[in-house]
Amino acid sequence: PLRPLHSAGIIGAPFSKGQVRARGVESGPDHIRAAGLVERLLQQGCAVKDYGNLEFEQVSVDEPVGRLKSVRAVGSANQRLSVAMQKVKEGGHTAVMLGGDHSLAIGSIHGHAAALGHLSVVWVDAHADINTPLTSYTGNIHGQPLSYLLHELQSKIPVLPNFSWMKPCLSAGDLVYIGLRDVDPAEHYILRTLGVKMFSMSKVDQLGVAKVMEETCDHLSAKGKKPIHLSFDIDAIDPSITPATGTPVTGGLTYREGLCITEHLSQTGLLSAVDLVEVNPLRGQTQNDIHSTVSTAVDLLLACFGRQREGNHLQDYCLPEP
Ligand code: HAR
Ligand code: MN
Ligand code: MN
Repeated sequence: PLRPLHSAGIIGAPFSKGQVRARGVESGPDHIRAAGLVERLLQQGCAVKDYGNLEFEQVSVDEPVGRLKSVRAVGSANQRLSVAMQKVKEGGHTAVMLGGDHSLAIGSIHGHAAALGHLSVVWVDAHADINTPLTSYTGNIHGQPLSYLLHELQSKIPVLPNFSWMKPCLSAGDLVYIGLRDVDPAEHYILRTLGVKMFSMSKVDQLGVAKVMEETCDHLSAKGKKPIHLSFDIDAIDPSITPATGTPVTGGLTYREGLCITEHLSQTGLLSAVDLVEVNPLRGQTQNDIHSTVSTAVDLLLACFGRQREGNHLQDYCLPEP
């Protein structure tokens, strides 16, 4: 038997304290699994190891630090996730982190970088998630993970409880955004000042998603081929398709544009980890809202592991002889 082309190592991260909009996002991993993620990956010839759901420490006293909410819980959860992520990468898998809210990218990217060194990050999101603890209006850490991760912003991040385990591990030149359409003024200032490559929805409209992917990969490979970490916030997709999420923003990526992004990244051969975050089944108004959101998340993940819309066949496929 031939060796599978892909091997997925799945971590469930049922965590929601990086946002306060609603409970529910912690059940994302179980809903995505219940939609058949593992079975469908196996069916398409991918090896799968499901590491199960992480258990997070209950932080009983977690008073706000300035405006920041649940800092200790977020710090502790991400420390665990970082360790788990390192283990998955050391096992040789392409990591899949099922969230949970987007504050989990802190531990996911940190652990990935701790295992493999320098990374490229493709951040697909309606939001830039690069507020610093001092610029955030909301105090929600899911709007901030990139400010903690970037070397260039290190001096703007105060000392925070339960964050002493982490150090920045990403350079601004190794980050590309796709899908932005709700960016705070401070975030826009940061993106412009650091010269971060970004394809807002306006750019997707102007260039088309195929050109966006070509330019994304050119930008990232210009400074040498590095493993790619895809951090996919389901709210990047238009809420008409993926309504079950905490902070939907109208005017998003189509289903087809989402698949174009994930198919393209899969074909680089460099995709090394994927976060799929902010699926919140409790935010769906109807069963159909939930189904459409979760099944889109599954389809995006299948494309990350080689599923193509033109069709696929296993390497050892043989036509039956009459
Ligand atoms: N920019 C806002 C903040 O800092 C909103 C962030 C919102 N939500 C997300 N992140 N889903 O992608 O709070
Ligand atoms: Mn996000
Ligand atoms: Mn978002």
